[in-house]
Amino acid sequence: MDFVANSRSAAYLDFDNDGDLDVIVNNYHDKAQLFENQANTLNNNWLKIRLVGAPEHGVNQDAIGAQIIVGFGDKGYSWRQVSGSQGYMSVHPKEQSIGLGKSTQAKVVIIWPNGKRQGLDNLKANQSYTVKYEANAVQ
Ligand SMILES: [Ca+2]
Repeated sequence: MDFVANSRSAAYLDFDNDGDLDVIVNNYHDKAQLFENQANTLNNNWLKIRLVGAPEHGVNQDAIGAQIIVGFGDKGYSWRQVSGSQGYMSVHPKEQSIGLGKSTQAKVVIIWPNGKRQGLDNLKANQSYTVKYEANAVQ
């Protein structure tokens, strides 16, 4: 990347909704710049997961603090934690993007901030999922 600037923050998000994370950089007294990730040409698979908490069960609405563990066959697993912000002056989307490589489905375990767990099996790749806290999630 040939990029020289006086920048203050960066955020990653899937700006063009093709499954890979792009980056927006905020420059000091200048326009923000978008860097489009071209990884979609690799034809790898992905999942997006947005969690919705239940304050009445001790889980904040944005599920900040929740952990998401995604297993994809014998290829391994990925881990994400939902955060309110990261770094200096940056806020990333609460939706979590997870690369799956060539796997076409995944198994997901969510550990909610109150410690309870919720599992989802056989999620199809290249989809966005919204997962709401289930009152019967297990300890
Ligand atoms: Ca993208």
